[in-house]
Amino acid sequence: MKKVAIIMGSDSDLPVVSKAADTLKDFGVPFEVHIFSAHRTPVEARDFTVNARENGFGVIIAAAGMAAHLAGAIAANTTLPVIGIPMKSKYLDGIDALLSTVQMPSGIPVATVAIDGAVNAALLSIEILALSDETLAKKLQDKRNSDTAKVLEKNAAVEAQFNS
Ligand code: RP5
Repeated sequence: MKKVAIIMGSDSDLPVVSKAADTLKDFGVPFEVHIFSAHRTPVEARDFTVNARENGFGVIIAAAGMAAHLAGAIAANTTLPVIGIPMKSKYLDGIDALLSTVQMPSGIPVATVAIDGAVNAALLSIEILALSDETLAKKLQDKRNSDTAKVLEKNAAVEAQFNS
């Protein structure tokens, strides 16, 4: 199976980004985690990215906050699918990172998830890998079914409480 790369701009992103790693682990998807910054370590970010396909990666998740150029800079250097996670930060609540990540120019796509949306970034990367992996596709459907069952259970409890 292809690996997922999880790249973050700073170790301060780790508490949120680790949820993506946990999700990939739950699905048995191989992954690596790195700290590369578009601004502080641009050479290392580029080197990793240009070699990612031949190093066995199928998807790259890039998480960054503030003037969040990491996902876009990575997407500029690969045709692997890139998923951007805009990180919340203390001044603008992540709106700065959201706009920096989502507003890519035509030709260089970044699939941007919600602010701090690490779990969805991981799930989306798994959905991409599952296009050519039936076992993974079944695991995704099983999780979706079990999530649905949990919500229906909560609905039944609320209906029993208020609608009798
Ligand atoms: C971004 O700047 C990082 O992704 C992080 O979200 C933000 C702040 O980084 P630190 O100053 O905490 O290292 O590049």
